[in-house]
Amino acid sequence: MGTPQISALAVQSGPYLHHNHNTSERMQPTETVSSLCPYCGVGCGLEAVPQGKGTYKIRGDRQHPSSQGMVCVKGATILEAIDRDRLAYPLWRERLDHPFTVISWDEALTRLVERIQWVRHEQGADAICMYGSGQFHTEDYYVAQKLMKGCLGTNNFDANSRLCMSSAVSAYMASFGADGPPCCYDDLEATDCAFLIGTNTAECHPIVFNRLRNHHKRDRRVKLIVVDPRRTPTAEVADLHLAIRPGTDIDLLHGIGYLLLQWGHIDVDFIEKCTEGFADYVKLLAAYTPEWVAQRCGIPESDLEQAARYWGHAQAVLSLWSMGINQSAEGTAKARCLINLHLLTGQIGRPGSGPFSLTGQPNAMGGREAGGLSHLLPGYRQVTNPQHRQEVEDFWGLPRGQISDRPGRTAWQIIEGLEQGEVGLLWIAATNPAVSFPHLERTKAAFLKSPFTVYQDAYFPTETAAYAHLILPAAQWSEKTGVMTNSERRVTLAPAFRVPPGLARSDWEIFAEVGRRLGYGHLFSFADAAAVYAEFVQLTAGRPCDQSGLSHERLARLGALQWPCPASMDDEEARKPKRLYTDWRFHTPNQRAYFCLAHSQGVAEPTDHIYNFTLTTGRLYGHWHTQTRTGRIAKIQKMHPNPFVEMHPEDAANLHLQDGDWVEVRSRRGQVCLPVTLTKAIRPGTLFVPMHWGFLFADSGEVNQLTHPIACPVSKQPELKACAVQVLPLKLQQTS
Ligand SMILES: Nc1nc2c(c(=O)[nH]1)N[C@H]1C(S)=C(S)[C@@H](COP(=O)(O)OP(=O)(O)OC[C@H]3O[C@@H](n4cnc5c(=O)[nH]c(N)nc54)[C@H](O)[C@@H]3O)O[C@H]1N2
Ligand SMILES: Nc1nc2c(c(=O)[nH]1)N[C@H]1C(S)=C(S)[C@@H](COP(=O)(O)OP(=O)(O)OC[C@H]3O[C@@H](n4cnc5c(=O)[nH]c(N)nc54)[C@H](O)[C@@H]3O)O[C@H]1N2
Ligand code: SF4
Ligand SMILES: [Mo]
Repeated sequence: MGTPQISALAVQSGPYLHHNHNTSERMQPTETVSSLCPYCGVGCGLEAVPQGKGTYKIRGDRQHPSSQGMVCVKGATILEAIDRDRLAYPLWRERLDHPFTVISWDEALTRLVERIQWVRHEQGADAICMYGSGQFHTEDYYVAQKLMKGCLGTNNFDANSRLCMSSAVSAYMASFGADGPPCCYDDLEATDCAFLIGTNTAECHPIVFNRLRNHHKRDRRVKLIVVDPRRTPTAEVADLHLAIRPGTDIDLLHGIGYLLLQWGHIDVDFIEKCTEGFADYVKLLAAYTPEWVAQRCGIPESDLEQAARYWGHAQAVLSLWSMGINQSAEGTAKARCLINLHLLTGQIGRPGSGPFSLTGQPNAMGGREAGGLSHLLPGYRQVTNPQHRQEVEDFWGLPRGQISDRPGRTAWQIIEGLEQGEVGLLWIAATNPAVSFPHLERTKAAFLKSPFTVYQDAYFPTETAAYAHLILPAAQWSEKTGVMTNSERRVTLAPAFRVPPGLARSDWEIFAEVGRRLGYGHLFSFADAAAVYAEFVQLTAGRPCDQSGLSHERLARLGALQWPCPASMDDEEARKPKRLYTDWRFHTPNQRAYFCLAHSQGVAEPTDHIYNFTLTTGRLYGHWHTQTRTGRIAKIQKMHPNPFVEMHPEDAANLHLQDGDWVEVRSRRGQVCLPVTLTKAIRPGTLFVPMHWGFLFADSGEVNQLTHPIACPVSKQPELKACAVQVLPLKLQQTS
């Protein structure tokens, strides 16, 4: 089949879109609406202030404990993108090279339900896959789990959190016996040593960074260490920047552990009473001498020692991490080796201390709580645990054995399933994998093989729409009601205050309607989103993520609240900041936390004499992922107009390149053409390309043409942070 491409989609002014958003006559609140920002996992409180005629001004919500009135450029401009190029009607086409036609919801759902029944009958339920998103509300996630894992009996629900937080999830589970970041944002102002590893907090979690930065400025005794191969805006303000070679984090962490142990900066009492595996950890550390580690990581030995000294002398060490750790073929081990240092020094469960993963998306946390990965069930349960399955089956009123005991397909296993003809129906919602998946050539080829792809998004076109047969219009932030949990486990209610365009519907409503049409009416008779949440929280009672004391009503009344919040908790207690493990009892069978005994493996695709650069990828301050929103905001477009590749001037000199020259960057899987940006802020031998440009926003900037899908064996999270590439100057090629 010919490339479906965008020809079928280019009809921007076609009848698929809703241009003149007819702001609601039905819904025009005259009072300020409290909500939260639907971009990153900081989860800032936003207020929408009515300006008349259904328009609003957005400002930070001073009452919101997480953000205290602050917002970054993305939150501040959110409304500018919300009405542009909105998908308003269900669309259908028989084949990918056909144009779409607008159809009714009834026809769309009939086609979808018939297909589900047919695939179930012909190939079995495990041939149905859903790929969702940390941009769902918790209600969307929950209803999707009930539909897929409960009614259909397949665990093939995975989400883009697989590319994002799954290493953190598996690290917490392995080290502490349960998922859940133990810290809260008040720790940002209570720490005297912040250790930021693999996180460009200044650009990606700006308000967390503001809070930390202000604390750091106010009190010069507070130390800030940043570990990143690039001197990012985060690293700029650090007391110590360790520009390690990509993929050498475990060496560094063990190197710090070695020195802490040697200098006696350890908490013997905590280790004895609360941990498991210390003796073996000590044996393992013996190999990580400062000299060897400094050489491996490509940093001065004195810097390694300084990091260990800051850590060892601090009263309270808070470490923050995100994708430089998680997106790695040893992501779980990386995160666990960071946790090791907290166990070694007893830096957990006290103000200002602890290992704190910063969640990427606004509701990646809620997704974990609702069981939104292919090995999980609601309430931090696991599909492989017979008791967990039974509890959920009983709660849903389904027969015992209905939930499958096999983990479902992970994100990349869906691609493999398509390649092998084992997937008969792929349902993608609130994510744009035709840009964000690794190894795009293989990803797109697999999508082309999909016999039936449903795509549920708010905008049109997006790159993934090019691979869809059936497109369903989704209501998004401000048009639907639901909750999201941020990195500090704080749940905020985001109410609907505008009408969705055209016929767009909330994701959970679409899932529930499909459930009803499949014959499970009694399981999907929710009156509204509040009813969905009220049902979900019951499944968290007595679990580590207990939020049975939360409801839409209580969140509207008290504002955003953290879990754990059991049903018995009174208002005063519910409002207090919360940390986990303050009693130093963990969720493992013996209540101890486990040291991780992994040696470092390094990156999955090391450089060689042909592919002699390590390419890393990531984010810019203004843009959000695949630009479906921020690419439509003039101010942000101006900040970051085009994709580029960052290179150190030494490397550029060797290749006779100057700033702005075009190069072809090639990996074993593909190539992209980009202009070079010269900067001393990157290590020689390392390149950086931002992830934000898919084929709709640039002709040749798709960095995931280059990346590979090799993943952490535990978390199955692909190593999007490192692959081997070569650089070919285009000027020279043309003249030769
Ligand atoms: N502006 C903006 N903010 C966002 C997002 C966005 O799209 N735009 N997306 C949100 C989401 S979903 C996420 S997941 C987060 C991501 O937030 P971050 O993880 O902070 O962002 P990234 O740029 O992906 O990667 C962070 C850093 O990892 C470094 N790095 C690369 N390889 C290594 C390594 O081997 N070791 C170490 N220590 N560091 C390494 C990179 O140089 C980069 O600076 O941001 C969230 N916030
Ligand atoms: N090379 C490289 N690749 C990466 C990464 C990297 O660092 N490097 N990071 C990875 C990570 S951490 C992440 S999180 C992913 C992000 O990658 P994606 O999830 O693909 O990126 P988004 O652009 O956020 O896509 C979200 C989609 O949901 C739509 N949407 C918004 N709200 C709603 C809603 O309420 N309902 C529905 N149905 N749709 C909605 C938006 O219009 C948009 O199309 O990228 C991953 N890919
Ligand atoms: S820091 Fe994150 S949550 Fe806060 S305004 Fe910016 S994008 Fe939104
Ligand atoms: Mo993410």
